[in-house]
Amino acid sequence: MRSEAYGPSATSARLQAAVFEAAGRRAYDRCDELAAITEVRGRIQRLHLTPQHRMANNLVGQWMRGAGLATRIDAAGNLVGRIEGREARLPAVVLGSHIDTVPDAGRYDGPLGVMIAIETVELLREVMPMMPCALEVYAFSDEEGTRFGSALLGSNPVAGNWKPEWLDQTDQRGTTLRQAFRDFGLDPNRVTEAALRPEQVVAYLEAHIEQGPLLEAMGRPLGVVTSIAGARRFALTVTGEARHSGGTPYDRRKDALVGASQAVLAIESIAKRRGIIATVGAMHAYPGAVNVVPGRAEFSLDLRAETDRERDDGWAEILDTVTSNCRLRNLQFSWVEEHRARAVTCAPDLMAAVEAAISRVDRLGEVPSLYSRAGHDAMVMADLTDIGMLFVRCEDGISHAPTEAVTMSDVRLAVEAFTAAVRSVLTGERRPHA
Ligand code: HGY
Ligand code: MN
Ligand code: MN
Repeated sequence: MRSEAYGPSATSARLQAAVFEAAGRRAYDRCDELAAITEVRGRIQRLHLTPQHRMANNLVGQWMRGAGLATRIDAAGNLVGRIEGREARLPAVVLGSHIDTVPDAGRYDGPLGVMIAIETVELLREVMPMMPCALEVYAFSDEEGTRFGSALLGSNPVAGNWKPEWLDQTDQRGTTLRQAFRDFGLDPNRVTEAALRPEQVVAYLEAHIEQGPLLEAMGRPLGVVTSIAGARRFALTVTGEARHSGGTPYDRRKDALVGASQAVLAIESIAKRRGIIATVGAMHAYPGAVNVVPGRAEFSLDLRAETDRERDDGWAEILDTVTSNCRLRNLQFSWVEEHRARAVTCAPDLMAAVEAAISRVDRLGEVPSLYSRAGHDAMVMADLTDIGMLFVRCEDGISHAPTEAVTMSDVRLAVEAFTAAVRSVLTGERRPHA
């Protein structure tokens, strides 16, 4: 039913709509099926190089093969599907997103982009049996950085970014990334073999939920991404002195948790004033007993902005303010940067391809364009090739939470638009960076 359904000689718009309806439904339902693979019953949690990661690779690998993709696991643990063009070993248009999650995640952040990419390949291979280049789909293994701290451990090696010191990071159980590779059956000393060369890649395109409320506020199902915010992540520590909670007068306290709490409020007010985005997602007080003045407080900072300059200037002010506030309380402030990804812009021709596709598909007039406040694998793939992204509306802008939701009709539109965008890149003038 698929073969004559899509393309210039479409027999009827109705038949074409049915094809996209079926593809959208399948992408949507597969996100549910994948959500069942989790390491915590009743919540969604799939982390890098775990048994759940392997199970997810197996399931998504089946779906990729069903779409005609030849699959492999690369040296970084990513699941990769490839379909050749009209001759072997041509450069590829690379599609994808990630299948790892944050703790207690939603089911669409990452997986939806992988499922849409698989549907796109299935649709295009039917109508373009002699494609001018290859198509690859990556199900990246670690975009979130939940297990080891630094993020993008799947796409960074593919883009040629690998730091051997990352192997020394440990998870909450004290397992190093080095050991986790071995447990997964991969050689930690060969991760760099996952790298693609620029001449192997025509472009990278990713579909992803917006993870914010802007498309919903505009009443639009789809949008084109202009750039991706640069992010830095820190582990912050305020150190004071643990003392008896009853016998210690206030003027003799060095209360680390009060100092850290003051820091959290200062971070928020600086970020709001500067129009940047700062979040303290986790905080722990030590020793953590009800009757002990905390001697140490450790907390995280996720800092991002549309440009690296705005982000870094914001960090400079936060550092200065928190350091001086701590000094006034006889507290020490220290910090470690755990992750950094630069702000990247999408390529104009890829934005144009996504925009034209959306315009044709949703017929709602001027296509919304927005910068991504969330990070994506595309931000490191930008070190390798040009990138383009398509955003899908998500309910109330919720993400990184189990209530993350999209509508089937938006997913159907996203499949049709993403397929049209990829097709125009495939048949366009674009060639790999030499
Ligand atoms: O943190 C982010 O923005 C992405 O979801 N990992
Ligand atoms: Mn995420
Ligand atoms: Mn994501």
